[in-house]
Amino acid sequence: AATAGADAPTWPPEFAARYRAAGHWRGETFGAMLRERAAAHPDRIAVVDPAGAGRRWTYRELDRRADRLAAGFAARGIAKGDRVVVQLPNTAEFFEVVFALFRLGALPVFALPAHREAEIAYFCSFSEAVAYIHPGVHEGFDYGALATRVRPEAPTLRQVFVSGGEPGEHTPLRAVPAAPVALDGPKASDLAFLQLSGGSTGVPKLIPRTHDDYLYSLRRSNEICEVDQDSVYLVVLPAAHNFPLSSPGSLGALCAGGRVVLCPRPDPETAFPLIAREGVTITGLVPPLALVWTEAAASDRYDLSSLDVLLVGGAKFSEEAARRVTPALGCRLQQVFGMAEGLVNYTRLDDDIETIVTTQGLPLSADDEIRVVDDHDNELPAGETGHLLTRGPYTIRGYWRAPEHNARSFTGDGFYRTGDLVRMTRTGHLVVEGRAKDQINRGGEKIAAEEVENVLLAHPAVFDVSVVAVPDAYLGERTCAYVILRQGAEARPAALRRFVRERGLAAYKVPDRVVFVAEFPQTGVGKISKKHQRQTAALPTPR
Ligand code: J2J
Repeated sequence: AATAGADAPTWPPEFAARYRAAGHWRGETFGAMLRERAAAHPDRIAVVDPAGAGRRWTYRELDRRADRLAAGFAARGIAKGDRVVVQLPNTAEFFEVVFALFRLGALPVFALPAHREAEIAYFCSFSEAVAYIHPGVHEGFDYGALATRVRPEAPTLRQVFVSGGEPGEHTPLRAVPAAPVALDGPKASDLAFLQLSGGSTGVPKLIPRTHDDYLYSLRRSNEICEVDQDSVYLVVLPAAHNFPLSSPGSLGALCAGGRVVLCPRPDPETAFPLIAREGVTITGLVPPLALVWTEAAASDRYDLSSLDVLLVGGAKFSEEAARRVTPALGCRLQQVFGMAEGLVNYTRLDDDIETIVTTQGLPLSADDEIRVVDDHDNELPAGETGHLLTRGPYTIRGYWRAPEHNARSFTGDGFYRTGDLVRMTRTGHLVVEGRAKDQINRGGEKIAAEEVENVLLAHPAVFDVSVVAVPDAYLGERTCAYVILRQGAEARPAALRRFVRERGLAAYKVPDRVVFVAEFPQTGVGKISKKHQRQTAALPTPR
C-alpha cells in the first residue's frame, strides 16, 4: 500500500525515467541513508536534545535506535505501508521514531504539537492509521487524554504510544525497542511519509512524498544552503513541519552528516544560549520570529558568531525586516518560499543584497517547471503577476486519496496549482505578490477559511460566516470571522471563539476577531466578496 500511485497519482514513467537519468532520484531510501552515514562516521554527533537531559546521540546510536525501534514496531504488528500519526515536539525521539518507521516502510503522518482533537481524529481516521504516537503531557497539554478521546473515532487505531512522561494507559515508547531483525524495507520509489497541506478546504489534505523525491530536495537544499558535515542545524520551528524538516532542515543536516540541535521553544531566551553553546551554524524561522530575534540580538548578550545562515520563509518577509537581519544577527539571510507539496525556492547565498531582500528566490532544481498564468491558465508575459503552477522532480502529482480535489488542484498535464500569486523577475527569481487560495497565513501557520467556517456554522446562533485575513504588523495576517446571526439569536465574540476551541481545533485557528454583520458584500455573480471583506477588515477598528 506504500507504493506511490496506489493511493495518489504519481509521476508518469517518462518523467520518472528523466529524473533518474538526471541523477535526481538515486534509488536511496532514508533507512539506507542513515545506515550509510552511521558506517562512514559512527562517532559524529547526529542529534542533540537539550530538553531531554542534554542527550547527544551519535550516528551509530541513532542508527541502532532506529533498528531496535523498527524491530519493536514490527513485533507489534506495524507493517510496511501502515500509517502512523506522529505528534512529537522537538525532542530526540522524533528522529528515533521517524527513522524507525522509514526503515519499516510504515508512513509517519506528520501532525504538529498545536493540533488538537479535531485534527488528530481526522488524521487517524482518514489515513486509517494503525498507531498514534504522542508526548504525554507537553507544555501543559495532556496528549494522552486527547488520545483517549480520539480513539473511539478512529477504528483502525490499534495502538497508542507515549514517548516520555508517565505512560498511563498507553504503551511507553521506551518499552518497544527489540533486538534488530531483518526487514523487508521499502523501495526508494515508495512513499516515505504523509506531510500535511496548509490547505484551503474543509479538511487538510495529505501529501504523499517518496524517499527518492524528498532525498533529492534535501541534497539540492544542502548544496544551495552550503550545508555539510560541519553544519549544525537548529530546529526552532516544530520539527515535523516541512520547512525545518527539509529546507534544508534537520533531515538535510543528517543527510550531509552534520548535526541537529533541537530547540524546545522558539524564543531568543531559549535559542540564543543554545546557538552559543552548540555552535549552531544555520537555522530557519518564520517572519514573526525573525523579527523577534532581530530585536533581541540588539541586546548583545549572547555570542551568535557561529550563526552563518538564517533562512526565513513560510510567509512573506517584508523588505524592511529583511534588511535588518544581517546587521543585527551578523549572519547571511536566505529567503525561502516553499510548500509541503514540493517546490522550494531559495535566494542564493551569492545573490546581491537587493535580490535577497526583495525576492523569495529561485526554484531549487533546474528541472522545476514554473508557469505564471491568468485565471484561464494562459501563460502571462514575463514580469506580470499571476497564478503560480509548478511541476518537477519533487513536487507531488496529487494528494493522497483525494481524486476530486486533485482534479481541481492539478492541471491535466500534472502541474500543481499552488494558489500563490507571483511575479518572476528578469533573473528568474519569484516574488510572492499575494494568494488566490482561500487561506489565511498567520505568521506562517496556514488556516483554511472553510475549515473554521464549517465549525462556526455548527453553532446554533450562527446563520452564516465568512473567515478572512486581516493585515497585522507582527504576524502579517490574522483571522477575522464575519458572522451573520440567526434571527433573534444572540452570541458574543468570546463565546464563538471558545466554541471553536472546544470543538477541538488548534488554537491558531481560533479567529482573532469576530465581527457581527447583517449581510455579506456580494460579488457581481452573487458570491460572498471576501476581497471586500478583507478590505473592510483592514480599516482601523471603529471605537
Ligand atoms: C510568501 N509566502 C510563502 C514566502 C511559504 C520551506 C519554506 C516554507 C514552507 C511552507 C515549506 C513563503 N513568502 N517566503 O514547506 O519547505 C506560503 C505560500 C505557500 C505556502 C506553503 C518549506 N513561503 N509561503 O510554508 O506547506 O502560500 O510550507 O504556498 O506550510 O506558504 O505552506 P507550507
